[in-house]
Amino acid sequence: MDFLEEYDVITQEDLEDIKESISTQDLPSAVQTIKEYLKKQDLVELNIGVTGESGSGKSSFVNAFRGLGDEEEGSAETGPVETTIKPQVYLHPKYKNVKVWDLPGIGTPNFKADEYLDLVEFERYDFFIIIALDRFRECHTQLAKEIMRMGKKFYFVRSKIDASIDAEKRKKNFDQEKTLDIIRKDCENGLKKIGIEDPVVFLISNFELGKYDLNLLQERMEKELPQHKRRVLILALPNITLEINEKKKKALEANIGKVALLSALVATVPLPGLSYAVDLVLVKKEIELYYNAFGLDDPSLQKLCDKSGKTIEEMKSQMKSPLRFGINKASILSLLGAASVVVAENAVEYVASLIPILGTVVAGGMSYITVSSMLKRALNDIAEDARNVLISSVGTAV
Ligand SMILES: Nc1nc2c(ncn2[C@@H]2O[C@H](COP(=O)(O)OP(=O)(O)OP(=O)(O)O)[C@@H](O)[C@H]2O)c(=O)[nH]1
Ligand SMILES: [Mg+2]
Repeated sequence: MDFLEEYDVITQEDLEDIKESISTQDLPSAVQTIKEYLKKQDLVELNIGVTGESGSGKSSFVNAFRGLGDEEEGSAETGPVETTIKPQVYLHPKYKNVKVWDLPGIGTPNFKADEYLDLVEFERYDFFIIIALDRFRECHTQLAKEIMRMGKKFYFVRSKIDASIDAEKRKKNFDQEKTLDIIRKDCENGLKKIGIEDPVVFLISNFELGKYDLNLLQERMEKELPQHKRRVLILALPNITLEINEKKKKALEANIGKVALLSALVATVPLPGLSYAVDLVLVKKEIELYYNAFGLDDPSLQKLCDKSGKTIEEMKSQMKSPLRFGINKASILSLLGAASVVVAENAVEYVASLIPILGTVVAGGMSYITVSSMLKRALNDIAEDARNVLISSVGTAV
């Protein structure tokens, strides 16, 4: 897509452009646009947040990571008292567009997760390095949970291993491997408790860089950078599609009242069976319109399949609307399940107050409320299906 060529990084504004362009396209073209967008992942800016308790060695880690000594020019300030007050940004030594943020410490005794997260603008970071000072604590649980809730990832680091080893060395039966193992297990167990199946914990010393796991962490992170970038892009997608869908939904919703009113009017014509048949035709036509608007009609789906190599059945398995296998009497009536609840609750008064001329419309047909809530349900289902189809096509096709 040429609208991206001029950029070095994909910014919030670019996302807006992409959104704009997708919102005016049919589903297959939108998928194509998003695929092009995902190809630009080298341009994605990544923000790594280094977080953890005060004094755990975050700033020292950032320096070590960048290959700088603590007192070299351009290094992060470190010290025995609380040192980092505001998030500070540093460039990754190897990769442009990758930024390492040295964050203030979480003050351990009465850590207020929400205040801290606000203070450091937690949303800004694409993934995290949590640095633990000694044992696994409640504050680590809170941080890890919040990161997972945001759909982001973290690496867990236990720092100052040199100091732990020194302390243990005083014991008679000191065994370095065993000590490291105990430290590692403690952190792993903490992470398992919050549902991480295969936790990886990196033991490091910022003073002895060649020892322990610093190299492993660096290798692993570099290997996973493309995945992180991809996730940044994918994470932006549901929001993009959600907003677009909301716009489409609003436009379509505007018509529901008219259809429902028409159907209610027909219901007053005293011909047995007529109103029911007319309702079905009206509702069917309206729902077909929704399928077209969201690009889930068969020709559009076929186009999408041709591009992604999937079958229509696979596409439909991403969809949940009862109408996905055809818009017919049976599938439309299955929407009534939800509609009739609303009807039972407030139909009579509502209809009477809304359209006084019709008074007590209780002919054999469906009422205003029934039709409008059926259509609303269909519209919601279809919008949701469109989103899932889009995300799944993008996810597998690239
Ligand atoms: N023994 C040992 N000391 C370390 C290590 N990393 C950092 N330190 C020391 O621990 C103290 C705190 O280090 P910082 O890097 O300033 O810690 P921080 O997490 O950035 O601290 P705040 O910004 O105040 O939250 C300093 O005196 C460091 O020299 C390490 O791996 N081993
Ligand atoms: Mg610091």
